[in-house]
Amino acid sequence: QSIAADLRTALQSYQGLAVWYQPLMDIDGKNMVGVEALLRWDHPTRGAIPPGDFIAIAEETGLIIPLGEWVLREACLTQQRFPDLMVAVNVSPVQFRATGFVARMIDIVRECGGDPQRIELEITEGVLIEDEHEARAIIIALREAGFRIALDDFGTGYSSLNYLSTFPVDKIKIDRSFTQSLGVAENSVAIIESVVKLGHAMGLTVTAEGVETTGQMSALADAGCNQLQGYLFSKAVPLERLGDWMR
Ligand code: G
Ligand code: G
Ligand code: MN
Ligand code: NA
Repeated sequence: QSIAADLRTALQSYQGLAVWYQPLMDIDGKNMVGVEALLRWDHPTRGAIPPGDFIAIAEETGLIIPLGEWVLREACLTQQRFPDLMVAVNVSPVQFRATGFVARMIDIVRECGGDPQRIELEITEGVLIEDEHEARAIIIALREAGFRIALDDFGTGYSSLNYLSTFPVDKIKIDRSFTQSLGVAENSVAIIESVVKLGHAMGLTVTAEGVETTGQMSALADAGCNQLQGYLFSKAVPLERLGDWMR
C-alpha cells in the first residue's frame, strides 16, 4: 500500500490527521501574537510521518487540495474556540494555482465561521515566479476578501527582493536558515538587517522563523524584526495545549 493510497484513505475520515499549532511571539518573546497551523499525520502502521515526507506526495497526487482545505476548516474552528486568535495557514503552490482557489478559500471561511482578517495565508516565493500576472491577481483577490498574506521561507527563493515591490503581501517570514546563521556566518546580521529595512520600507511585518536561542532572539530584536517563531518558545502543539498558551 503506497503512501498516496494511505493518505487518500486517511482523507476519507481524517483518521490519523491532525492540525497542530506553533505560537508566533512578539519581539520580546513574551506575548503570543498568533499561531501557525501545521499538519501532522499519524500513519496507521508507520507511525508519525513528517509533513516534509508527505506534502510532496500530496502535491503530486492532487490530494493537497482537500488536505489544505481541511487545514483551513480546522483553523476556522480553532478561531471560533479562541476568538481574537490569528491563525496562519500554509498554502501549497498546487492549491494556489488550482482553478477556483480564491472562491474555495472564501467559501470555507464563510461556512466555518472564520474571520479572514485573522487568517494569514502563507505562500512561498515559488508561486510568484510562474505566472506573475496571475499570481498578483490572486493575491489581490485574497486581500479583497480580507485575508492577510505572508511570504513564507523568505530568502530561499530566487531574486526575492524584487518580488516585494510587485506583490501586495502583508508579511515576510525570514527563513530559519538565516536565523540559524546568526553568530555563525560572517554577514548574517547585515543580511537580516537589510531584509528588515526593505520589508519595513514597504510597510510589511517581518517575522523570523527557527528561533532556538536567546542569543538569536536578541540579535533579531536588534535587527528590527517584529515577530519571532521557533523552538525557543514552543514547537507545534495540539489544540488542547494551546489553551495554556492563551493564558
Ligand atoms: O511542520 P513542520 O513541522 O515539519 O513542516 C514541514 C513543512 O511542511 C514546512 O515546509 C511546512 O510549511 C509544511 N507544512 C506543514 N503543514 C502544512 C500544511 O497544512 N499545508 C502545506 N501546504 N504545507 C504544510
Ligand atoms: O516552511 P514552514 O515555515 O511552514 O515550516 C515550518 C517548519 O519549521 C515546521 O517543520 C516546523 O516544525 C519547523 N520549525 C519551527 N520552529 C523551528 C525551530 O526553531 N527550529 C527548527 N529547526 N525548525 C523549526
Ligand atoms: Mn509556514
Ligand atoms: Na518557513
